[in-house]
Amino acid sequence: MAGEPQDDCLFCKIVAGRIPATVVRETETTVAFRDINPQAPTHVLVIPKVHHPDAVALATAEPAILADVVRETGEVASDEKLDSYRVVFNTGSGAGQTVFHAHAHVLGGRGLQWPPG
Ligand code: IU
Repeated sequence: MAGEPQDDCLFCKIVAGRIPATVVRETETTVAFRDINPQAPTHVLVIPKVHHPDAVALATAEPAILADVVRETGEVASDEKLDSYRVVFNTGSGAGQTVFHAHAHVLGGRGLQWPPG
């Protein structure tokens, strides 16, 4: 069923505490943890606790939780004292999505190029 934990999902396992992550924030509906392969001095992932394959699926099924995720990106940026930062939802393998559980990347702490690669 939509939103239910998936046995083969790495981020569902992080939510369940079954694989380790460096958690920096947690709310009733979200978890934020440091990316294991950081692409910037600050690289934190904010994920919903519910399972949806990407941000659009989450927006469609549970829009209030997508809003929680986005709000938490701002809290991470504030905690990390970032004046400028980028929030990225890679969507689809061609755009670099490798984990099919919705997540926002929060990147900052260095200059960021535009357009992105
Ligand atoms: P992507 O947008 O699906 O490519 O992002 C997935 C990210 O999850 C990627 O940056 C990985 O480095 C990161 N990650 C992680 O932080 N911890 C994990 O256990 C796994 C992936 I698997």
